[in-house]
Amino acid sequence: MKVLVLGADGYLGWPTCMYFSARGHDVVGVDNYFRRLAGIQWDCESLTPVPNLVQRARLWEERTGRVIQVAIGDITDYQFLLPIFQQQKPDVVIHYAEQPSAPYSMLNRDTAAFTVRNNLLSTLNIVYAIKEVNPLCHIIKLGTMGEYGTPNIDIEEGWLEIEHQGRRDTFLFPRQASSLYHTTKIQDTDLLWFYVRTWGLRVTDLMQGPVYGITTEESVRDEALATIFNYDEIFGTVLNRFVVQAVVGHPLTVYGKGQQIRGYLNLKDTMQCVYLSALKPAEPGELRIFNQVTETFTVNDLAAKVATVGRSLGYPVEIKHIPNPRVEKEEHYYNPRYTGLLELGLQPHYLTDEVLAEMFQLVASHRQNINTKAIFRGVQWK
Ligand code: USQ
Repeated sequence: MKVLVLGADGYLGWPTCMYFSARGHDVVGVDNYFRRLAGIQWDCESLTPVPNLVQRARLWEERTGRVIQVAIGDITDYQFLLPIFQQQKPDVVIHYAEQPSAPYSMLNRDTAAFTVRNNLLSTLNIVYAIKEVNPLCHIIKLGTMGEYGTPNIDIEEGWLEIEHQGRRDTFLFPRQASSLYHTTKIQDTDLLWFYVRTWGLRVTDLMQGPVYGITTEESVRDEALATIFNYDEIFGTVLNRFVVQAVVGHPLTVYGKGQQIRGYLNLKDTMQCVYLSALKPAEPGELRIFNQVTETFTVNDLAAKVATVGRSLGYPVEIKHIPNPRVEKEEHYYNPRYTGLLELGLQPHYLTDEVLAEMFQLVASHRQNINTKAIFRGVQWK
């Protein structure tokens, strides 16, 4: 396959480039360095040292003999994006090129406007480029479980059949997000669904939960190929944050009651899910939706697991409940269905003590890079 990875420098993007390249596919990675630059601007850079995308591609070629092509630029600029489609003629586009942080989207008006503009225009431009160059190209878009919110009914995989006054129809599952970032993900699902119906595009929307982990098969023995790893309040996801907090002796920052439940998955499983989706694409005119999680936990569960493993390794881990800076339900029903990707062949890596111990070890090896000021700033939703 000719694979275009948009957002190729990010937490998921770079491991995805390597994963497809290692399996013999032609990869082109595109990124505008938003994440790196925001890390500098907000003083919350990666724990792991990360060469830039061009240097990473060079390292990958030296190690494996495989080429990952790179283009640096902003895909909200159609004049930048269209020639890439025309020259590369991808079979599949993996769209990670969105502003991915809920707290970033809630910082101020400018970051809110950036999130809306970036996330919607990037998606729109991809749709137009595909229509112009190859309408059969498969779009794999990273959605998020947060689009559904925390409804008091079971969460289906994308769709819900509704009976109303004796008649039946199937609709996108109701969505009600709890951050502006998550709301833009609802909006771009809607954009894609419109163009699937109107132009017959083929789209897979992966409703992913918070991801944790550092290594994938391709980087496990080679630190220079490691992905960006954020542990700060803006870009770090909760479990990654807790491990760093435990290593540096910061109390684990459990927001509010800590009974918030989410579906989580290992970074290694994101690779599998995206790959399996690419191998078996959606049909033309289909918006296929998978819930991309492997197990569910409360925040308290995660804190307890990190504390147990951390203490067994000699870290005196403390758990602290702090007033929740977000507006979200702290006690709620949560029962998502997630069988579609398992049926495609996903072999989950569950959150075991061994997985956590390996994360501790890697984080500890970069301990000198931990910026404790970035751990908690208290970005308020209200
Ligand atoms: N939380 C804490 N303490 C912390 C950080 C987070 O208690 O120090 C809580 C949050 O309040 C939330 C849960 O942990 O209830 C998950 O928070 P998160 O920061 O790990 O995840 P979130 O902001 O929802 O966003 C992340 C990714 C985003 C992705 C989303 C999937 O940044 O790109 O879309 O996970 S989901 O959460 O399913 O929507």
